[in-house]
Amino acid sequence: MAVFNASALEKKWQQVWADSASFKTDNFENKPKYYVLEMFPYPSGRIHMGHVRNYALGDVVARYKKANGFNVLHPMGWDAFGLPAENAAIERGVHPGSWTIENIAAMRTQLQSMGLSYDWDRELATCTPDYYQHEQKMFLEFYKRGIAYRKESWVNWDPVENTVLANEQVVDGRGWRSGAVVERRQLFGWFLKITDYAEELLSAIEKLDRWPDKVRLMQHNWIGKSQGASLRFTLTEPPLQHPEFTQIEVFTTRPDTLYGASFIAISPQHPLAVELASSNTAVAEFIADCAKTGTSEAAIETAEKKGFNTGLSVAHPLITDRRLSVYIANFVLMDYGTGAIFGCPAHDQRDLDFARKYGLEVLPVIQPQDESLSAEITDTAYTGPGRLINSADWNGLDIEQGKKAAIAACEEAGCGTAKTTFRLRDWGVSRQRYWGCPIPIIHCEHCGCVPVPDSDLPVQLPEDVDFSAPGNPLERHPDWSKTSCPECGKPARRETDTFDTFFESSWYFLRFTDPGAAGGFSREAAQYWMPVDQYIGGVEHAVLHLLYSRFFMRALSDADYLTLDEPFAGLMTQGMVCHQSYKDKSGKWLFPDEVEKVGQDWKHKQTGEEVEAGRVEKMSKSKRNVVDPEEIIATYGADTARLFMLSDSPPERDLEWTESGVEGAWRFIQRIYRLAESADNSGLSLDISAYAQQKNDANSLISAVHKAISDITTDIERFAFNRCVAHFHVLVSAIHSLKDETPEAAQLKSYALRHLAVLLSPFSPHIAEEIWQKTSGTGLVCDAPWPVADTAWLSADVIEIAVQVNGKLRSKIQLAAGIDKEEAEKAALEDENIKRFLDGKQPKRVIVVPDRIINVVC
Ligand code: ANZ
Ligand code: ZN
Repeated sequence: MAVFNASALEKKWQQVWADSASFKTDNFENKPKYYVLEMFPYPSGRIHMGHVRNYALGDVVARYKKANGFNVLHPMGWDAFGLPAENAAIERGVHPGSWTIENIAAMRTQLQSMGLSYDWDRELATCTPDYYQHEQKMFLEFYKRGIAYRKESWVNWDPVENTVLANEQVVDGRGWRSGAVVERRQLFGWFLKITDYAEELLSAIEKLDRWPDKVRLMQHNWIGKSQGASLRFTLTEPPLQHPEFTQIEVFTTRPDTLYGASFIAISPQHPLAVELASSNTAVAEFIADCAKTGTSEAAIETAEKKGFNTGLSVAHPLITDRRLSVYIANFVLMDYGTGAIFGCPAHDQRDLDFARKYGLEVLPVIQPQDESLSAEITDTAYTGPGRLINSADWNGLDIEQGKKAAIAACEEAGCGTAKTTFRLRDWGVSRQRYWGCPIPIIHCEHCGCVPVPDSDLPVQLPEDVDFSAPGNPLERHPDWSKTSCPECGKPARRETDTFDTFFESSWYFLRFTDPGAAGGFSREAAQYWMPVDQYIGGVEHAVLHLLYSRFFMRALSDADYLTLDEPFAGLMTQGMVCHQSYKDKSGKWLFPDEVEKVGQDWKHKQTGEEVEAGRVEKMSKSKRNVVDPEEIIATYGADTARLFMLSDSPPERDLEWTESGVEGAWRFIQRIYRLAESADNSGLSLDISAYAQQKNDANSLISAVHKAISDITTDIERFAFNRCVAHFHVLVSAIHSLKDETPEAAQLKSYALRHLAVLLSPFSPHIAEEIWQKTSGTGLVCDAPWPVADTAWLSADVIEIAVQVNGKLRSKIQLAAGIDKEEAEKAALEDENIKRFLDGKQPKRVIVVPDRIINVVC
């Protein structure tokens, strides 16, 4: 029996595609363009199942669009800077560069074994000077325009490693590697002014109608527009040592609750707090204590609420004799609003907790809309709708009216105004690391920050670096940072910070449009290809990467690189690849290939011991519920792996990887292959319509082909790839049920299989080529045009009708819906199975229930 030998045949077709440059794309072809892109991977060294899914999805789109006559751009590259390379350097003494290059080589081979339709000529790696030199130039263009700037800001500091930590490197307030309690420190760093674009980035979300709603919502919330008011409270007596402070400005989204204000809280980093600390050690100690929590919002939110009474007070702007004490509080962030708040404990839970702790007044000013609720506050703040009470003239107003009245009153009193604040912060791009793009700035004692002149770009990373001590190797390097000032010529120092790696991923899709271009990309190529028509990747990048890229396009447009706002017209975020997890008696996680199912139970393959089968969850190394793509491809082939991946669930949902599922896909591939063996490969073409008129089963097979074309086209268009796989099964069954062994039937089979090959080609491209070749398709199936369903064949809906002999089910036949009784009877009597049961005898009677059942009595 013929077997599809995946390892040999898949390699064969990959070579054919490479030799004939099947997926090489030229710019400016006279066809409609289509840019499909999967998020490029970090070269960790091995692909995982999440990659396989991501790229299989992208490949369906790319091959389908190519078949539909588009000029398709489908590139692949490497997001090659980042921490893991430095960790490898620290742990294993390898150079981050050579570690990365080796990983890229290994992963490229793995990707190539999947048979993906990439234009490999456009491959890029962001760690090469050939790539990063362009972003140095972009940065300087931004700097020139004030989009890049330097400022001091708070960072997480690991006092043992002497290094800055990213928020995700702070685990429970401690450095992820050293375990040391993380401190907050102020450090100079470089920032991009994404906040200048906040309003635009927010309102343009509207236009992203081919993005998932949940991602649009996440972008919306991240930008976090808050409309409220900024109010100024006057200190009753300026602090003795610091008379320059006369007022405290707060930001509030609830000016309507102003009559319920019972305290003021300022951030530990607020200028007033800092000033007080300079002459008061208790304040200084409190601030130092607050600095022990990490800088992330989550860290601050979950920390216990703490306050320090400064002894100062402010006057309430609308109530003559009410005074509010001024606290320094750890939950007030310096970089949001104004770094100060008024507390209204009755209507804000955090304020209520704080008020209870420090014995402050709780004054309700909202009567809940639900009449059955009392306005009195016990231990839960009331944040719902209602009407104002205890608020003088504003009593009776609803909350929205109250806000307006409050702003108007404060404006009139000259102590406040309406204000909009964004949660979005400027993007800090400085990292104190080696394995990143050097920031092209020179620090001169006399001239300040001086851009590296164009003629000196790129600023390349030094090769000889030492990872044996903690901290930034660039800073420690004996002479790399020593240079002279481009302006005054005096000795100066290079910036030793490198870019956040999100910098590279914010424009790599532009580089793909024109990989050799001198400026990083050419305006013409970018305008031709952009925006990316379909972007596909993990939802974990739904906020930062996408937002930074959206910002970058606008910043680059402002810096005259191109004219573009949105980089990604369509976005698909795929679900996770999951697998059952297994544990042995001692609680140790086991790999799927260490266990087997015996009857209803799971056993350890080697020891035979009972194994506990746990939940189906995201594949992760820690739970060992992983399968290695390389092994899967070696065992079953890429076509099988891809087909199963695509068949299990719709792309946006999680999928469960199961051995039985892969085996099912493998059997299906084999079945198609065997079918092709029995098809005609003479290349002759039968007049199928004429033939179908005489033969009922031919008729239904042709209908099945056109139905498959129609269904698969519709379902690919709406990314219901799993349903496409179901349609393949239907078509294959239809081909299978053609029992005739005449030369005409073989030709008809060939016709059906050729169509199957084109339809299957985006999913399992190797077997598709093989079938195409066996059934005399012209050229390569990857170049074949997508078939168009002939509606004439569709209108005749085909239904399955049961045929009984003496009341027993003996066969099922495919008939056009609404077929008349006479035709149905004829078809039933011609059916091979029925003929066998009749064994030459004449039936006494044939009862036909139209479109339902046929009973032959004899
Ligand atoms: C008084 C008030 C009364 C508030 C009330 C809320 C409820 P969003 O929606 O996130 O913008 N706030 C302002 N600046 C802050 C800072 N730097 N750190 C911590 N909290 C700050 O939240 C705005 C509200 O968060 C503001 O409105 C302020 O408290 C607080 F019944 O002012 B509110
Ligand atoms: Zn100088």
